[in-house]
Amino acid sequence: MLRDAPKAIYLKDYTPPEYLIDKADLRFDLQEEQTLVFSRLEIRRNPGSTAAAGVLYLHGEGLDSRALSINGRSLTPEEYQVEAEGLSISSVPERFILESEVSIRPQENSALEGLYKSGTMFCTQCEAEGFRKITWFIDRPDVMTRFTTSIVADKARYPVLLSNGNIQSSENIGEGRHQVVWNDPFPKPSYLFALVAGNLRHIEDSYTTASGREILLRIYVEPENIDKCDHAMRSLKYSMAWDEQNYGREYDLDIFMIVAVNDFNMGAMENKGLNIFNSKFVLARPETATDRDFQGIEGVIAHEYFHNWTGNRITCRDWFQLSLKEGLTVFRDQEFSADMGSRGVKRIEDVRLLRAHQFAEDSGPMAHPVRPDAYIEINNFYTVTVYEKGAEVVRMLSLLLGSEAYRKATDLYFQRHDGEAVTTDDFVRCMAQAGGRDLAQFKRWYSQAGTPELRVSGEYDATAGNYLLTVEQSTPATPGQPVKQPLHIPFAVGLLNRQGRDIPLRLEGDSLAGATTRVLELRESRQSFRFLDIAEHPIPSLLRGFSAPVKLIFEYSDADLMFLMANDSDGFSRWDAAQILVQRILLRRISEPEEALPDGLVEAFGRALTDPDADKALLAEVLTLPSESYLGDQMEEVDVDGIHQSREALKQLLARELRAELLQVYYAGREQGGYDIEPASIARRSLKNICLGYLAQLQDEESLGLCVDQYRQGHNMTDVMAALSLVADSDADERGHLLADFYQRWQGDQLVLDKWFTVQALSRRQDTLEQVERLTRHPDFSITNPNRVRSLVGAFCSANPVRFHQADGAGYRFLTDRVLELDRLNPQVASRMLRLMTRWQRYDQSRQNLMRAQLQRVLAVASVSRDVYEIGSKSLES
Ligand code: 7MF
Ligand code: ZN
Repeated sequence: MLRDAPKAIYLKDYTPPEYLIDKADLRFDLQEEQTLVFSRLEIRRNPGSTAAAGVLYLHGEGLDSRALSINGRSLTPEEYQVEAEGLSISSVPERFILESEVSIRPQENSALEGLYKSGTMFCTQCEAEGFRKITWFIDRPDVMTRFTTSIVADKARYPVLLSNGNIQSSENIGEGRHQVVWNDPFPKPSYLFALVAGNLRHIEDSYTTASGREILLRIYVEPENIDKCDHAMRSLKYSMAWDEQNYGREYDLDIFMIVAVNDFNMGAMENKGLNIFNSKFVLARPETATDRDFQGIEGVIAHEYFHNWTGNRITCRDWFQLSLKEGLTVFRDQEFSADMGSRGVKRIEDVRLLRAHQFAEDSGPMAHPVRPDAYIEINNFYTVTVYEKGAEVVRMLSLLLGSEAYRKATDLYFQRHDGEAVTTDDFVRCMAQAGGRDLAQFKRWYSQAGTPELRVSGEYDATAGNYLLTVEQSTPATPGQPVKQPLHIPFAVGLLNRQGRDIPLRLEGDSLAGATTRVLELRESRQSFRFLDIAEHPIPSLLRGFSAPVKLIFEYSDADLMFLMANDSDGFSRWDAAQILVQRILLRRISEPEEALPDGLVEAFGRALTDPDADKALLAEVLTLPSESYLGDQMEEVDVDGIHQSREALKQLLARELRAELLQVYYAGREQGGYDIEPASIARRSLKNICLGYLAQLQDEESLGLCVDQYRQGHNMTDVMAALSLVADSDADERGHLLADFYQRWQGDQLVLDKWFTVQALSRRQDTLEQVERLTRHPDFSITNPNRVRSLVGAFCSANPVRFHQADGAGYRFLTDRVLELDRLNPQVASRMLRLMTRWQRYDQSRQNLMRAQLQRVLAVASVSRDVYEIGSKSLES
């Protein structure tokens, strides 16, 4: 290694802040070359600090310091010391005013952290540690401050000037400049600070809270997007109502603003009263956005809005507690989306994501607990483990407590900790107290990494008429955690009789009888449960609703799975049985490509397709085959090509066998009459397009014709993209024409153009890598726009495994080139891209060598960022 290894930060080293900042008055003078930031901070020693008094440390990075004073007296150079990541001032009083002036360059900020420019607009992103790139501050979440922000800028270029809180004044100050002052009455950590300046238009609405307060709602966008905000506004109002009804939480300021920004590292940000969004999660019209986009917007708007209570009013003590706000808020947004659309399908989507990404993370070199105990760069810990597994942990708590006690527990949490910066332990304490439960063992879910495995077996005793279910739990070792303790796991089970009906359950030694689903509580490595009064050998339905984020191992026969697929009363379990069966078939057919399908499977799919009462949304999920990367995770060693061929062949086989039924459902599902985004319409389109996908697998003229027709009808972006991606997979003559047509039509719309890049990156054609490399030189490709990078590079490397992992390693070289190029501009995005190569140990020796060589190439660069260093080195270490 050419550089000093960056140092890790440890949870065990946490100490309270030595100083607190009660009040911050900021003034931003936005100029074309630079921005001047004037700051006046009211600082006092923290009575809770145990450290020796006198030395104040302020974070600050890349600040050009112009002035620094305490209580009005300028500091002499001997009185302070500027270090790489901050400033130390020796011998400060118990309580004082610190004033400073710095100059920063938002125009040159390509990392998109701190204050930066996106197009002509100024905006900020401060979570987790971006505020220190704006001004000197104690930039940690347990320092909560009341902010006043004054913004001065040219009025013609930047007519709209926004910050957190309520507006205090707005005036012209001469020379074409104006000044707006914002005041946020709620103390908040610096990571929730926000500022926006630009030529923006807005739509406006209002919401009356349950207690009768009227809130002004505004969504700000660039002028050309003003016709794409209605769905976001509707989603916001639904979110506000949902949080009142389900958690008793009202909004607290007079105004709530959302701003859509084109250059944004992540999805969105919950800054107090001024949420800033990646425009992808705001802008939508039927012609430009797919059903998935509409649902994504609804979910992200809800997520950011919900943070106002779970994140802002109650925040995190330190960044190890990130899941305190993220896990809880994801659980809340998942439940909101379940209530807005199809609950069953939402659960399937969430579980699919968890299994595909979180299980993979949890078994790889970056495995970490929901509450990590160490990090090098906190930006690398905004992970699926912290977010999605964190949400599962809260979901398990709500299941263990039951809905009534869970509500009491969240009420207690909000009441007890409002205005505080707390820990996941504080949260669990509220759950335990209000739920009257001992959760000491449950807390291991926060500290122990790895996906637990449940080995389950059942034994039927015909003479005694009972069924014994035995469950063994174990968690594989993860980096730094060789030994694992048993967890407290809610395990929902049911038993089906031979007619496929639920058997009322009676457990030995327990008076509660009659329920058809029981939540068993596992606490030991091995436990048995005896069900009484069972008249015939039952088929167990296990882990109903995915009651815990675990891997279930039970020796079902193919016939059992088909039985559960057809009969289980739990929709999730019906889907899961189908997935397990299909996964088995796909994996078996890698080595036995001619292996016949289990008897009755094709007929079962055929019946489901033609059943007029079928739940279309669920059926679409059942017909969606497990992804290639998920299938790879189920193998000892990933067979990239074998998986691809097996999956393609099964699709084709099913398409041949079920051609008539697929065509029937396809025609029946075509758009007739008006378009809407009601759940029933989304389900119809989704099933229809799944059918088209199977038909296209036949690669015959008729089905290709259907795709081309559907593209040309162009009813809505869902149907257009479904058709275009199928044509993009093919060698059809129309392929080039349609792609060119799409480009011509949507050249001016960044978000739609992202889809054009993605559809080409995901093509299964042989020449895809070549095409992707060509597209990186396209005039519309931009390495500085995160959405564009994700739409091309991210899509190719994460969702086109057979092309990314091509045997000569060209895919790995391509990714590495992009990572090194990006790292100089935007380390956060670079590090996210590099993650896509960290699971090299799962592949054959030749691919392992190729990937490792590229990871070493990254680490050999002396100037590599902390973000990329952490990912690269951890992946090579393990
Ligand atoms: C829904 O969590 C779910 C997750 C941090 C940035 C948004 O509100 C956030 C921010 C990252 C990764 C995922 C999400 C967010 C961030 C996100 C968004 C919507 N506090 Br990084
Ligand atoms: Zn969040």
